[in-house]
Amino acid sequence: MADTTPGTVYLKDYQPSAYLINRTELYFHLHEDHVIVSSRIHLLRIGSLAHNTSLTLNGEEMELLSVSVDGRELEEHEYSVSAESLVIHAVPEQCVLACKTRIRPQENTSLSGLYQSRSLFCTQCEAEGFRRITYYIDRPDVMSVFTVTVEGERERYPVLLSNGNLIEAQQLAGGRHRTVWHDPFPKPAYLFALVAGNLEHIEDRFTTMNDREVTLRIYVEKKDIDKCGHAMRSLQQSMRWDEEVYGREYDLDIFNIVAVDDFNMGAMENKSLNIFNTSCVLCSPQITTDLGFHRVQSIVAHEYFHNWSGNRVTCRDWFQLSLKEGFTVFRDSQFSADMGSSTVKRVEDVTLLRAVQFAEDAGPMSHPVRPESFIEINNFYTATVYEKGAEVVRMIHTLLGVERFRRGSDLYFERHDGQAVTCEDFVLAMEDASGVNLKQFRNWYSQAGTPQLTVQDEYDETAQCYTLHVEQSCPATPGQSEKRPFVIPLAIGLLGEAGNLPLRQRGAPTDLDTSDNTHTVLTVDQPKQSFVFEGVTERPVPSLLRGFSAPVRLQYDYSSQDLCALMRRDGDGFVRWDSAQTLVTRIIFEVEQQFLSGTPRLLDPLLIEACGDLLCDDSLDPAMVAEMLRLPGEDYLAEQASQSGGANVDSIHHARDWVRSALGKSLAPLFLARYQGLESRQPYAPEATQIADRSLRNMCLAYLVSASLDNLALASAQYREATNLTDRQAALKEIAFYGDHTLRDSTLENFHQEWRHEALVVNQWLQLQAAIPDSEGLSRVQSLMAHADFDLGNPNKVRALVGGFVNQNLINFHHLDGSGYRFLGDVVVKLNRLNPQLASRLLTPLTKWRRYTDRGELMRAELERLAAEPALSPDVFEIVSKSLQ
Ligand code: B3K
Ligand code: ZN
Repeated sequence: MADTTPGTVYLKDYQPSAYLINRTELYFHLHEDHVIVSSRIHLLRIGSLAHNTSLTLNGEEMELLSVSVDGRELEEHEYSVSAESLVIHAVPEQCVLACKTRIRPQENTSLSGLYQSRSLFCTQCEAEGFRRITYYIDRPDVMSVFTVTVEGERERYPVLLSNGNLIEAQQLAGGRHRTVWHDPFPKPAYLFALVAGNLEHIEDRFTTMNDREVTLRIYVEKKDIDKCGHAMRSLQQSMRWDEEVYGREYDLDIFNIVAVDDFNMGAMENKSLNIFNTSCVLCSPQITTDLGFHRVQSIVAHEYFHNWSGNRVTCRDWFQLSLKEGFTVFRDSQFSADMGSSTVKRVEDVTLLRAVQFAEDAGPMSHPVRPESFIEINNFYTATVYEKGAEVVRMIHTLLGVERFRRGSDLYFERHDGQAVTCEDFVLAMEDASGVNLKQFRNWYSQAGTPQLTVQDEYDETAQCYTLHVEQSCPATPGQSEKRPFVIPLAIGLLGEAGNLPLRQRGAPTDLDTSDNTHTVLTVDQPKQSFVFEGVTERPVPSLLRGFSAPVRLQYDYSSQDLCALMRRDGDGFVRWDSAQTLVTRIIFEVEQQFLSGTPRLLDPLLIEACGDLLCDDSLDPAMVAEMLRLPGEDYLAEQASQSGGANVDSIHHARDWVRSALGKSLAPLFLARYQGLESRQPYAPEATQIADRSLRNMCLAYLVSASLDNLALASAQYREATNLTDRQAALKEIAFYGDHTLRDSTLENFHQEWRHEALVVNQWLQLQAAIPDSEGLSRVQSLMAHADFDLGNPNKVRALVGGFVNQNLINFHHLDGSGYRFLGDVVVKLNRLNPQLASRLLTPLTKWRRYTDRGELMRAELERLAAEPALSPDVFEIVSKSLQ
């Protein structure tokens, strides 16, 4: 274990800061092997809160050169410095504290604070990185107006950026220059940013709804300057959308985005100076897949939306992280839905939620959307805080309806502009503006775990009465054995022979205005409840949890025929997709049982028929058909299996493969016809119709290859002729997974030769190989770790290769000899020192050890080995120790 066990921080211990910082002035002298930071912070004590006159400033990994108060340099006995803080023993009520520190960004491999990415200086301060730049009260409720001077060598760092407006630029002696930036909006230190380097930019404009002109710039390395157009258009679309849908206008004259290669996450919403991972900005048909184009659009939007939900109104403390993240994910998913197909977007979001968040909530790291404690806050940028947090906001939106929700968000922004607030403040604004009581709804913020809805029904033919009996429950999670009932909006319809039936719910007010009387939202807020519908002329199939109206597991005993009926005819696109998923999941598990018991495997003809119909129906959106044909991932299947016993990685893998191949064989002529019919001669564009066609076509290719290896010829031809990465990569995947050695190796080599100059494409090449499920899986990854194009210091590469292996190559990662676990353990030990945030994220698959009855012990043993490592970072320590509890 760590030499000193890291401590836990509790929400219940929150105390406001005894000091405010009205103004912050920073001066950065950039040098080749260090940076000198001079700060002047204007402090004001809040009398009623101060117990004494001492002041503690956060600060890590820096050398204090001098400290003064109101111009008088302090003597050594007047302060004390530790590895984490600077304590000034007596500070006047109001004063200017000046510090001079030396930091070494060149040696900062954790990518938190000020660091170097290639030849660039850049920052990442959320959550607690600013304290690695200078001594400060580094907490989100201390908000200050920043003026920042950046000074460096002109040749090496022609571009010097920080937040806000450029107020001065000056040439200096000795080949140096400096810029001065002023941000008029008070902000917490986590939104501070600085960039210095040799960058080019593209520029465009945006005219706001009140006719203010905003200059938009995207800064990248010169070689990438032709790959910024899509991000720029996405930014403009986001700015317009936020005005139209939320009435939010941009508030400064300039908005900058900078792309950097080495970055721990996707992007960061620093005020007016967003810093992005190159993988989330750069786009071109040759280096970006259709999925990548979408990802860039949604991340650009997400970071832009933070300007209001996050920056203008920020979090009081880090326990409130979902206040900005859940809300902003909800906003960006609404935006993406509006920009493309809303059903496809919903399917993608739910797939992620079920595979990642449900698993998190069922494991040792399960925590509420508003956690109550943490050891390392960076471990709480989770699917629960982000994705489940977004679902919680979505449910408020459903319960209030579009107009009242908008009144609520207007009130929230107006009431709290310039403040650091809590999730409670958000809910209160929603209640105050709408008059809807959300008292019980708040359980979603405080209780962890995925609720389960169990639905049974009854049909009384004589009375033409149909009843749904609904029960809710929620499993125990760490520290919470008993749960109070949630408020669950349950959107439903009833499917009859000729389509959805009109609904007349007993006791519910009849709403004359509703245009669609076949759809309603039931409010489930008790442990057991019944809902009665009258005038139901035939026994219906219930269409439940339409649009995935709540983040719950649904249990209803559908027959396979019911599922097929919903798949074909329900009025809700999400339910059509979900019914296909449920059916195919059930069939994969049946095949798995046949496989384990040695009985002959049979594919349910119902599935063949339903999929055949999907392929033949030209009136359907090809993107939806592709989604409905997509088999659930192995990780999701393992999660499902663990809910009812335990998961067996190998038999799940084989059953899933067998189903795909059997389906491919049964419907080969249809897959081929669709594959051929969807070929396009148009020049590539990342627009909806083309994307939909490509996704179905590539889905057909995958089924064709799994039906017969002869179809690899189609893949090879597609690989050669592809005009874009989407088609090229889809073909490469089939060849890499199923081709013989010669074909696979030569094609992978050819791809590398052609694209080796594009780091982002090389990463995709690494990721694809990491997932090859053959017997050489691990040794391939180990040799790639020694490849010249791999670099343990670059998170994108680590995520592609190591993350690709542990998350997407389940049969190799879970090899019964334990080699996959040992491999991950070794990488985590190395990264624990270099980049603890990245190390702890990679560990996620090991935390699921309880899922696997047959090899859980091996996984646990690897966690034990890690626990015994000396000097574990708080990041890794927290995940390892909580997983073992
Ligand atoms: N707010 C940042 C995430 C920061 C993560 C720090 N470990 C990006 C985002 O969610 O927009
Ligand atoms: Zn965010």
